[in-house]
Amino acid sequence: MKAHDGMYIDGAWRPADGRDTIEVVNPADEQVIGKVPAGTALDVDTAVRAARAALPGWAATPPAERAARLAALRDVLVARKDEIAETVTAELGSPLKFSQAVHAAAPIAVAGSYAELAATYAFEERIGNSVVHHEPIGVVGAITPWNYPLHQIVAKAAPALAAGCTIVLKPAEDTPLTAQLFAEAVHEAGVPAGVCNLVTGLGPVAGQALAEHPGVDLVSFTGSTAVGRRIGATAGAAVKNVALELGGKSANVILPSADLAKAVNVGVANVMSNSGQTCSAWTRMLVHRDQYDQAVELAAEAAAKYGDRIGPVVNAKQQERVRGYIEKGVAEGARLVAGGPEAPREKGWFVSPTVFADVREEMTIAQEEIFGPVLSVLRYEDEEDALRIANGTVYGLAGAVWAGDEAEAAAFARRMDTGQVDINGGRFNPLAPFGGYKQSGVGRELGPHGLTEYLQTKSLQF
Ligand code: TXE
Repeated sequence: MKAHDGMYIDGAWRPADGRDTIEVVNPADEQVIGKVPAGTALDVDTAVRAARAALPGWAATPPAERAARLAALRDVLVARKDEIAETVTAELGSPLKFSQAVHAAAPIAVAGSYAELAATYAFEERIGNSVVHHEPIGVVGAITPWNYPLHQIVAKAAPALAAGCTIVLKPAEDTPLTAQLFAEAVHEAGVPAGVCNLVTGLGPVAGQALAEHPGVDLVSFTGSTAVGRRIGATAGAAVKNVALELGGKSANVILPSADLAKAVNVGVANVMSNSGQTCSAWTRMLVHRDQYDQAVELAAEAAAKYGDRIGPVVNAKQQERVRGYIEKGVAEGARLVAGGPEAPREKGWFVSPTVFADVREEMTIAQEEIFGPVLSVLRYEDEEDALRIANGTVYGLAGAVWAGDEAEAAAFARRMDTGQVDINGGRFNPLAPFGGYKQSGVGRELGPHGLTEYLQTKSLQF
């Protein structure tokens, strides 16, 4: 695959500071498909300086012009959507159809939504005798994961650009080629030099240098809770803004009045898609005890049907981690009804779609984020019990509720300690805020709420 051997800084591909590189590997066949430079603290510093220098000009650019650049960016992403899908498939391993339908399509929708928001958002408002200005927060350091490589980038870069911020992006080491493609798209869209910069590299080196850089005003991070906690502590010590989108252990609550077969089938599909590597995945299915056995049977059938349709997980470490959790589930007494820890193929980092029954809420597989195609089915006694179990983890990112009518499901959802709940299946809305309660994070992404993360307010009293 095509790979740049430099960093995209100040509107051009420039030689990296060091000679170290990162190999990019296709997780489906373990073939090396390219290499990118491993950025140093000096690369990060060069990029942050470029972003700082570009900030006054971009912040002063009228929102309509910023909107025009975002619309152009969306158009480039549309024109290159096949290439995007192929690149994500090559470095993440997801089936091409899924890459087209989700990995390429979702960021296009998000870029489009921010083109519109930049043009329509009230960057100035009157409150009594005051005029409140919503100004760009400054230089953004964006650190993104590999699970939805382009979506995670666009969910930060698009609102940052709409707000008038400049940005330095440090993408995940597993999926840097998609990030390079994004930098090309930014360039093609005519975004001015220095407004959006890319430094590829390792988390503890380039990522950490970016998070600690005094020239960065906001660190926006998506990834593991462990790294998020460190970034939050660093930002706190420097009294710097921070947005954290971390892990999840979301509940899929099936109330007795729901269409059980539909709720189970959609629930299994939700967990297995992207090989379970979705922070909002409904990894705990909660079923009333009277419907439990039937639900387990349906879930096992649905998972078995998934068989060959899912891709691998991202790398060998992730495969080991997921298999470790499956073994732990068995050891703690949960009952395997589909899949298991054995690797289904010799080559590639595949994990079988796995379903556990008889999962108790205190078990590790019901508490910790696995980030693989593993579903736990738990039994509840009544609605209060379901709510207690649903809210009984350290996370609170997403969830689902199914009931005979939407009002019943929504009433239950209102009592859940979580940032986003799908009612009877739900539908992706690029304008709806997304983010976590509890240890799932700080701040919101997407739509107008996502935009406010990149703004600070100034009030003038008259
Ligand atoms: O995440 P990391 P990993 C969860 C999921 C997964 C686990 C580990 O449970 O199994 O995390 O995945 C950068 N300073 N999620 O190891 O390490 C890193 O380079 C600054 C949930 O891939 O958190 C990458 O760009 N940056 C999740 C990004 O952080 C650092 C998505 C994420 O990597 C850094 C991914 C450091 N010290 C994993 N160390 C979600 N919320 O969607 C690493 N990075």
